[in-house]
Order: sequence, then structure tokens, then C-alpha cells
Amino acid sequence: MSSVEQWVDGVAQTTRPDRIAWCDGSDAEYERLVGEMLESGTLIQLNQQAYPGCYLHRSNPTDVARTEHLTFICSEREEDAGPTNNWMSPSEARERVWPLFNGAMRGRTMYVVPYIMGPVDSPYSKVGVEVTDSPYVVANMRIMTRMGQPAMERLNGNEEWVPGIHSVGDLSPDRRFILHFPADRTIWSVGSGYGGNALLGKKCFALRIASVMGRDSAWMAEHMLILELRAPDSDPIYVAGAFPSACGKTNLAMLRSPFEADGWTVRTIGEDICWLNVGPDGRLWAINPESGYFGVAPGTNFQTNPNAMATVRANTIFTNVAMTDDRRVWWEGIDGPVPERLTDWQGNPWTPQAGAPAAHPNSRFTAPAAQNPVLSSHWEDAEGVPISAILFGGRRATTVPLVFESLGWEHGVYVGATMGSETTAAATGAVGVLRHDPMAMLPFCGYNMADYWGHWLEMGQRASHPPKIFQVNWFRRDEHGKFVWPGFGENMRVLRWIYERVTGRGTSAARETPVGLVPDGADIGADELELPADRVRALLEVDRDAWEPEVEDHAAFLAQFGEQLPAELREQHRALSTRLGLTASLVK
Ligand code: SAT
Ligand code: MN
Repeated sequence: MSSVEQWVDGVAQTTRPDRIAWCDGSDAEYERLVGEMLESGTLIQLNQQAYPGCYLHRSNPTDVARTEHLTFICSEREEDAGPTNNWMSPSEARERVWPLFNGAMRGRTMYVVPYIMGPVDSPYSKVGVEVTDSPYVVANMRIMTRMGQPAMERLNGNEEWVPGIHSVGDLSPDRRFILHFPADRTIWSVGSGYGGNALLGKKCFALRIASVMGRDSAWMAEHMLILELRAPDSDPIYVAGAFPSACGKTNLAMLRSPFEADGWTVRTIGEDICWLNVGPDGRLWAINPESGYFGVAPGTNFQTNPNAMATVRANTIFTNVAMTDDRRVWWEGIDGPVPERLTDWQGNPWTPQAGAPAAHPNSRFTAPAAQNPVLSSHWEDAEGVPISAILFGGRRATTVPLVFESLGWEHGVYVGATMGSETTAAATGAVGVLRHDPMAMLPFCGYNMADYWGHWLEMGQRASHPPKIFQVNWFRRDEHGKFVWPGFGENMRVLRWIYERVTGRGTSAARETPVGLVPDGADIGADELELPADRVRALLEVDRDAWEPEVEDHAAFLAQFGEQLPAELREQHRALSTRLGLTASLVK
């Protein structure tokens, strides 16, 4: 028996499924699964003329987003999980959580899902095996990963693999746990069928477990989009960008450029996760471990993201969106007038007077990357693509300018480590609350965040040509609460400035400020966009009065890491305070 077969046998002895189905990832298997889900009501057929191969899934109403408070790192020592993770000891996990798998799959089929994260032939790709009692999870994994036969082939070659056990259990939030065992690279998830909790290849493996693997083997697993930025008459550059969930990674990665006629365009490599390795040339090379997009539906339309609208017209699974009478999908912010009648995300009749959204704010589409009309021809290159710039971006109504360039790798790591963002519907809990979200990895780092920053600093040493690091903020608001920057396609103006900073081509200038290098209004098209002077100022100013409490807040956040905080970050805090004319408050 192979090691996978042995493990599957062992899991089945606990979970007691009626049947075990090994998934090969074929079309026939997918069609069979979909047929069964249509029969059981797990999927609803959408209008097949308008949306061929598309289905709607309505989840349990208590299971609609990642549940960060039920997500744990199960290292032997609490300090290895660090102050920003929930921690559970492996022995407590065995006592408290393992019993929830006891007989959990009785009356159900246990699907065995072998999958590859990364291009099939890439040396940087990794293999996982998820067992699950959810056919919806299998169908989503088939879109999001290279599932089935190609993964089996790599497993037969005796490759290391990451085991993940998933059961929807009874879907009760009281018996829901998402556990990660960094030492044995194992995942247990019970009680949820929701994306990030249940598609174990995604956040659980490709970020939490992979971040630990990367620490141990000198690579990085990051919550980043990857885009190809094409300029007129020259080679493209590649940009990676870390933004928290539901802050526009998918929109930026698929951006429709207003300067397409001039040769400025964006092509997508990835829109959520990025694995970075140091190449022989000393640059960081990126692969996208995923093969599909699990994107936020609300707000997506032909203005904000025409390429996403084209991507989801076929072979897409929609989760918790609303449906029109003629079985088309609908969500808040989609094009056209609001229909008089809809069926809402819970299957109830809805009218515009309902007083609640028709689609859940975290409703999603799962669509194959191959359907993206602006997919880069390099998206599956085995060695990845070389990254020239890294963006850190959050949702910040105040303080943080539209864009600034950091003063070097160490300062860039500090910028990432201290970034904050307002919370979104991608996780359960209050929305719009400002929190620290270092490198957009707060919910996804599999070990102590201070050690993770140490790893970033070390990777900057290993790479002789590391990318330049920028911070961006599309979400600045005026005194009436309105966004100051138009965003979406117009973000191309910021990318153009970044391109010129990275390549040294073009005429863009950079103004030195205490926090970093900032463009002029002209460089971001203030005139063409007819932005009044006070708005340009609001976008590009560095206001010392606003930065003083900000830097105080950095200190309070960093202080919780104590001795483990890398000295370089202490030094960066001191230097920033000095540049702002403040006294550093992060002592020692
Ligand atoms: O639900 S997922 O975790 O897959 C998406 C997200 O929140 O980033
Ligand atoms: Mn994400």
C-alpha cells in the first residue's frame, strides 16, 4: 500500500464513510458530481443559455466566510504560533477536535482529492491530498487546483505531500475548527464548507503550511496577486501585490487599462497567492499555485472589472449570490437596474424594499483561470516570472498616501509589517474596523509573525536583486466619506509610475517625504482626471500630525513581539520617527 492509501484507510477508520471515491479530475467525474449535486439540491442550475456550465450554491447561512477565531496553529510551543495567531497544543487538538471526526462521514462518500499547487511541471509546485465529505468542495478544488491524475503521478514518484482532512460535520459553528500542524504539515478542518475553511489547498496549505515550508527551505508563500505590466516598446515587468481579502486583488490583477491604445496593459499571472523563490539571477521568481479564482462577486461589473465578468460567463460555481427569475446571477453592484424581484442568497423572495442585500456581501464566484481573457501567456511558466516590484496595500480612509516607494528592502519590510486595513466581509466579525494586517498575512501566517519578518529580511539578503517595495492605498476618503481616488482601471496610472521607478525609464519624478518617495500630481494624471488641487493634496500629502499617532500605533503593535522582533525593524521604527521629527517610542 502506498503512503496515501495507508493514510486514507486510517482516516476512514475514524470517519466511517459509506463509500470512498478516489478523484481523477476528469470531465466525466465532474459531470457526475454536478449531476448528483443538482439532484440533492446542493447546486442549482443557472440559465444555461446565458451561463453554460454555471451553477449556484447556497451555503448554510451560518457558514459564509472564514472564521478566524476558530482557526488555530497547533505548534508544540505557543510562542511558535506567536501573539497574532490562535494556538492550540497538538494534544489538546487530539482530545478536543479529533473526536469530532468520529463517524462524521457516516452515510456520506469520502472523496480523496489529490492535487498540485502550482504548474504541473514546476519544480516549485507542491502536492497535497484532501479527503472531504463535501462534493461541493471537490468541484471547487477541481477549478482551483490541478486535481486528480497529474497529482497522482507526482505522488507515485514518492514526492512529499500535505495531508488535509475535511468534514462538514454538522456545520455547527460550535463544532467548527480549522487546525494546522506546522511540524507534520497537516491540516484538519471540520464544521464548515466555506471556501477558505474547506478548500484546503488554498489558505490552509498554500499560505499557512507553505509559509512554514518556505521558512525552512528559503522561499516565501505570500497572500499576493501577480501581474504582468506591459509598457510600450519594451519588455514587461512583473509585480506582486499583498492586499487583505476583499481589497481588490482580483480587480488589480485583471485591470483594464485606459491606456491600452498606447501599449500600457496588464495581464494576469495570479490573483490571490504567490510563492516566491530566489532564482539563479538573484531575483525573486513567482509562481501562482492556483488554477482558478475564488473572487468576491458584489461590486464586480463591466466598469470595475470587465475581464472578471467575461471570466465568469461559463463553467463557474457561484456561491451565495442572488438569482433573477430567468435564472441569471445577480449581486449588489452588478450592471443594470436593480430587478423588481429576485431570489436572495438564502433562497427567499426579495424586492428592493427588503432592507437587506440580495447577495451575501461575501458571495463568491469560482472560475477557471484559463477563461480569463487577459491571462498572461507566462502564467504557467515552470520557473515562474521575475518580480520587479512588491506592493503592500490596505483599506485606509486616512493618513496613508495613494502610493509611496520605500527606501530599500529593510524599510519595505517595515512598511509591510506595520500596514493596517479596515476589515471586510471576507471574515466573520465587524466590517470596517481598522486592524494591523502585516503583509496581508495576519490570518494566514503559519508561525510567529516576528520570525516571519525575520525570514523576509533574510530573503532580502539572499536575493542579490530583490524587488523594490511600494505601499499603495486606493481607499482614501474625503470628509464626506467619498473615495478620493477613482481606482479600478485608473490604478494603471500608479502602476505606470511604479514601472518608471523600477526601470528608470520615463520622466516620472519622486519627492522625498519622511515615509518614502511620493509622485507628483502630474505623474498620476491629476490634470487628465481633473482632480482639484485639494484632492491631489489629500492623495499625496504626508501629514505629520496624522503620522504621529500612526507611528505610536506601530510601536504598540510591534512591542507585543518583545525580544523576537528583528532588530532591523526596531531600527526602521527609530529612523522613521527621526525623519518625522518625533521621538521613537519603541524602546530597546
Ligand atoms: O475564503 S478565502 O479565504 O478563500 C478568500 C479570502 O478570504 O481571501
Ligand atoms: Mn485571499
